[in-house]
Amino acid sequence: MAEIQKIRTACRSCHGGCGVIAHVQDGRLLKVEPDPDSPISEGTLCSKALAIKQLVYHPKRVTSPLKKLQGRWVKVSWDEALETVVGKFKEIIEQSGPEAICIGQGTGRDYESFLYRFANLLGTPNVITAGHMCYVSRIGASLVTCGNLPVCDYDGKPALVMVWANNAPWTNPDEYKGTKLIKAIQQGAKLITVDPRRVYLAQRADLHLQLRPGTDAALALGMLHVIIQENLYDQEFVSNFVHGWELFRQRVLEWPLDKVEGITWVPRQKIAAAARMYARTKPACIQWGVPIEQTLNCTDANRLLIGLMALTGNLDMQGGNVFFVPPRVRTVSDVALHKALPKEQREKMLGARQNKLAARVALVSPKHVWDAITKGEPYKIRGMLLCGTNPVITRANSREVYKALSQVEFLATIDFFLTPTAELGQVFLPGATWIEQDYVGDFWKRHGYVVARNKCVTVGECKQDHEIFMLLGKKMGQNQWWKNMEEALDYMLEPSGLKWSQFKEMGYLKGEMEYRKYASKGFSTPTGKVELYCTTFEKWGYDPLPTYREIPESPYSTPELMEKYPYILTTGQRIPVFFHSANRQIPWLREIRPEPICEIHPETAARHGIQNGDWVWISSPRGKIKQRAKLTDILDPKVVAAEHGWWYPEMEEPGHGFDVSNVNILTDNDPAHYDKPMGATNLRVLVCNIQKCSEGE
Ligand SMILES: Nc1nc2c(c(=O)[nH]1)N[C@H]1C(S)=C(S)[C@@H](COP(=O)(O)OP(=O)(O)OC[C@H]3O[C@@H](n4cnc5c(=O)[nH]c(N)nc54)[C@H](O)[C@@H]3O)O[C@H]1N2
Ligand SMILES: Nc1nc2c(c(=O)[nH]1)N[C@H]1C(S)=C(S)[C@@H](COP(=O)(O)OP(=O)(O)OC[C@H]3O[C@@H](n4cnc5c(=O)[nH]c(N)nc54)[C@H](O)[C@@H]3O)O[C@H]1N2
Ligand code: SF4
Ligand SMILES: [Mo]
Repeated sequence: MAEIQKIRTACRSCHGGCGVIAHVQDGRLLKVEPDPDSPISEGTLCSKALAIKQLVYHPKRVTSPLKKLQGRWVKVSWDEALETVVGKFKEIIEQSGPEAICIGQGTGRDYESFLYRFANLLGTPNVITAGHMCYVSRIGASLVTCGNLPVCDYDGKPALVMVWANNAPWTNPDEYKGTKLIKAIQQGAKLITVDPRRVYLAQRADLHLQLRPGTDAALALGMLHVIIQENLYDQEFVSNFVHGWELFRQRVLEWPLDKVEGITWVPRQKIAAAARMYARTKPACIQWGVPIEQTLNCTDANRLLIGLMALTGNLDMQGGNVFFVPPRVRTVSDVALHKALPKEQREKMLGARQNKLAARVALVSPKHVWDAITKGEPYKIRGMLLCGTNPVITRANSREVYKALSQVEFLATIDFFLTPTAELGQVFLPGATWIEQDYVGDFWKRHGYVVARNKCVTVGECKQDHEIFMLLGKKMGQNQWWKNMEEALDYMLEPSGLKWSQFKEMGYLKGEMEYRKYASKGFSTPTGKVELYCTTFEKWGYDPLPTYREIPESPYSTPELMEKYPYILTTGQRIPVFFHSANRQIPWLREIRPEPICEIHPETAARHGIQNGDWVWISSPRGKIKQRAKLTDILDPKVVAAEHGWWYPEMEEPGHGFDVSNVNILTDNDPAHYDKPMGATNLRVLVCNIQKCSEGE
């Protein structure tokens, strides 16, 4: 037996970043353990990373390219698989133009810039991601309001953290790791939580605001009202660095606490107490989460939270919400080559006229793509390449997604498994997991680091996504790709003066942090100030001032639905072992959560004769699914909380039970109910009913 090698690398079983030491022997992964020297994870790892070996060597993992012939998947060579995709794409481009091809991914992943490079060089403006309702919407709102994304500065020692719609100890999302938040609290930071569920953090908070799901923008307006009325804001910051103060102030004054209490269900004394505590404790940061982005209030809720940060002088202050300085490496835009997309192609972007902020950050709300496939409006989408996404499970209105992807003329996917989405395709390309790749990890994040992801093992014929895009691009005749991955990584690192061969040994690079950069440089907005009155929105014809709009399905906007659907359904609270639709086939992880759980208040359950552990039907105006009931009083009796991401790899193909427990069978994607700037759907809040069902039903 060869000696055991210990290789340092970086995880990406979620948004990534944690430091890993992989034990490898004879080219085979034995186990992983946490890297105590990682500045991101400080010696911690979660269940998903610890189970990576079960994913890497899973018997159902697809490790060679596949092509569908007469309805059956057959193994083919890489060359044949890539030629099939390229041949079809060339045909479509010749007959219908490159815009008839849609390239897609899901949540933020490290290959995003390569995917965009491929799409831009192909000449298609039609890229779908999850960004219309997750994270990129936050970046978009930040760009037009204050020029960059304000991120919690935990290492800067906040005296207060307001955790707003977030559960970082379980989700470790985007820039953040839950461990840093927990450490800040252990070191004495005060804690305010805003969440319809009284979760772990809420139970330990100084103040917990249990709001009605989806009403965050109204709550923020209420808190701003208190801060303005009681002169708790930073007057110097406001007079020097805020654009549109007077108009913003007037808008906020339209939201007194009695009105806000009626909308949010949070008692006015609590709103006032939270506003005072947040405004008076310095420095304070807001740890924001994704639920605020998954309604028609997406952009405005983001803008209002930035308003709170700005008014209290916490923007770019140590321990507040800061703009981290990136390490000296190339930017995502450098690699993505957005400039390569011709203007006349950009103008053909689906939905660009409706969702102007989404168009600015180069993405399309997926509903426009489903319509282009099924109705040919405004033109037909004929070909798709989806990498690392399972839209049949993860996008609103799953039945419509399933129908569109069944109808599209050509679909190729890149994944590890044949998911319900991949099953609908004609070509499957096997991707390599993070432990099988060399990369500059965390490249897309705004936390001031990049980390070295070192290849530890090779599995079958799997290739890392970056290389697949490079190979496809070259076969398409795109000549702006590198010779190989090493040359690509050298290019990305070039401004640092490092080669990949040096960086991989170093482990990470950190940008040189500087606070209050605005004092000398202003904010990167058209006026150079924080635009609480947004001049970009004014130009685009949107309301320049943020507001709250009632959720399209609710006791207030659709009272007629309440008899049939008397409860508010919140969907998608994450659990540690799964990442959206992933990991249902990983034994250690599925053992922890074998079945989907929906939370129901005991009083509500009693009314329906439902007991803990019963299967229940959850229905909405669009369909019904079943999940197991968990009775808990952490939520309001009028609210039900269902998990998302459920399909059953063990069930029959091609659907693998995509319609059994998948909460997106219930969600709505009607464009009439969008957040206009981003095209965010109301994924997170709708109305529902519940009913006990029996085991065999
Ligand atoms: N109702 C409801 N729906 C939701 C949400 C919610 O809260 N409620 N949350 C939404 C949010 S925020 C998001 S971001 C989306 C996410 O939506 P998606 O990104 O579509 O979801 P995932 O299940 O993470 O990704 C799907 C596939 O990626 C594969 N994969 C993982 N890593 C890699 C890789 O490195 N390379 C390749 N090629 N494949 C990989 C996995 O095997 C999996 O099959 O879901 C959204 N859907
Ligand atoms: N284990 C695991 N980690 C993940 C993911 C995963 O699927 N699994 N997904 C990743 C992705 S793509 C994302 S976007 C992040 C999301 O990360 P988070 O934003 O932390 O995650 P969630 O669990 O979606 O929601 C956080 C909290 O918001 C509460 N909430 C629900 N609705 C509302 C509302 O209307 N208002 C308020 N104020 N609170 C609400 C929920 O009860 C929950 O406690 O997690 C990432 N990390
Ligand atoms: S939190 Fe994410 S990056 Fe960290 S170990 Fe877990 S899956 Fe990996
Ligand atoms: Mo997300």
